Amino acid sequence: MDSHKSIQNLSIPELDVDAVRKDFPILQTTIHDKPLIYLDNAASSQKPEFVIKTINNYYSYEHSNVHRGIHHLSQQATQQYEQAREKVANFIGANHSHEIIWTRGTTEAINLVAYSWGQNNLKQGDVIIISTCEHHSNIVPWQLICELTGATLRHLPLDSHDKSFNLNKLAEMLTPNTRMIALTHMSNVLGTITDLSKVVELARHNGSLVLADGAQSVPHIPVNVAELGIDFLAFSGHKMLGPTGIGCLYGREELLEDMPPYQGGGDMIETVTMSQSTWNQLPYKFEAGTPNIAGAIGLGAAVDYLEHLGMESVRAHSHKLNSYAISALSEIDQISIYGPRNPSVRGGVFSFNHADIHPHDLGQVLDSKGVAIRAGHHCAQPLMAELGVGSTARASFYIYNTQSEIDELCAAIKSAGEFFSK
Ligand code: 7TS
Repeated sequence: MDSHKSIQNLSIPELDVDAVRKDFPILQTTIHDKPLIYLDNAASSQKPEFVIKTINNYYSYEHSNVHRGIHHLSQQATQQYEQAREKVANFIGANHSHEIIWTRGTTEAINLVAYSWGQNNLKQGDVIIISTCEHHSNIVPWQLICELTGATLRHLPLDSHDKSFNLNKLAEMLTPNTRMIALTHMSNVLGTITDLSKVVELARHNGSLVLADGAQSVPHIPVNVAELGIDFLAFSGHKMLGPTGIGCLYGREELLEDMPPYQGGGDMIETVTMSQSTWNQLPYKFEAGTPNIAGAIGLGAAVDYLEHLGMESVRAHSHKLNSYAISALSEIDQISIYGPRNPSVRGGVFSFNHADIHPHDLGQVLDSKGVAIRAGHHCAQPLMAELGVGSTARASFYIYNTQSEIDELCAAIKSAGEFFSK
C-alpha cells in the first residue's frame, strides 16, 4: 500500500488516542514521579494489555511444545502458533503463510537471507547494494557474506539536500552483476520512507532481488509485500506492540524453496541418517529447534490489536504527529533536525542535535523530566559519519503519543537549553 496515498484519504477513522492509552499499563505509571512520556518507540514499543494477557494466558493455561505432541495441549499450542503465522502473513499481504519464517527479529531475518541465499548464490564479481543510512543489521551480515563469497558490497549515497534515497543514482549503480538491493523501508534515524515500488521496478529491469528492512515501517505504515513486489521483508515483533525475541522473515516461496537451511536441528528435517539428512517443507526448513511459541502467539495478538485500530489510521496519526513535531521542533533555534521536512515521506522518527548540549546530556535531562528519548549512534555509524556527527538525540512516536507530549518534549528541551547556557 502506498503510504502517500493513504494519508490523503479523508475517510480514515481517527485513532481514539485516549482509549488507546488506557490499553497500555506502562502509560499509567510515573518515572521520577512524573507521568511517563515514552518517545523511544523506534528502539522498542510498549505493549498493550491485550498482548500481555495473551502471553500470560498462554503460559498459564495453554503451554506445550508444538508440532510434536498428540496430546490436546500440544495440538492447541500448535494451532495458536500457526494461526499467528497466518495473521502475520495476512497483515503484510503474503500469498502463503509458509512464506513467513519466525526469527528472533529483523537482525536474524537479514542474517538468514545473507547466509542461506548468499552462500548459494553469490560469487566473485557479484554486487550487493545497500545504502548509507542502513541499521548495522543491514550492513554487517552483507559484509560477512561478501567476505565469504568474494562478492562486493556497494552503498547508495543519500541525496545531499534532504538525505533521501537518490533513485536515479541507484539506477546508475545497477549492473547485470547486481544480485541484491537491500534497503531500509524506513530509516531509524531520519524517518525517511523508501519508495520500494520504484526500487523493485529498477531491480526487475536488472534481474536483481530486493530485500526491505521493515523494522521501522511494518509497525507504522500499511505494508503489502505482494503490492510492493519485494522478494524479502524483515521485521521485529517488539517494535510493533509484540514481545521481544520474535520477528519474521517474509520470502517469496520460490526463493525460499531454493535456499538451504540456515541452522540444523530438530523440526527442520524430514529424515536423518548418520550419513545425511533431508529437509522439512517450508517454513519449518528454516526453524530449527523449539521455537519462541509464546512470542509468536504474542505477536499474533499484536497484529490483531493493530488491525483493530487499522493501519491506515495508525499512519494517519503518525502523519499528524509528524507535522506537529516538525513545526514545534523547528521553533527551537538551537535544534537541527535531520531528515526530510515533508511529513508524507517520513515516519515518526526525529533525530536532532542541540547546538549547546551533547545528545547524552540532553537525554539525561529529559529523563529527569519523565521524557524518554534515545541518544547515540542508533546502530547507524555510517550514517552518523555522513551527517558529520558522532551521535544524535532521537524522539520517536507511536499510536499512544499525543501533541501535548510533543509540547512537553519541546518545553523540556528549552529548559535544558536554559540550564546549559547558564
Ligand atoms: N533495522 C532497523 C531499521 C532498525 O531500526 C532496527 C532496530 C533493526 C534493523 C534491528 O532490529 P532488531 O529487532 O533485530 O534489533 N533499531 C533500533 C533502534 O533504532 N534503536 O534500538 C534498536
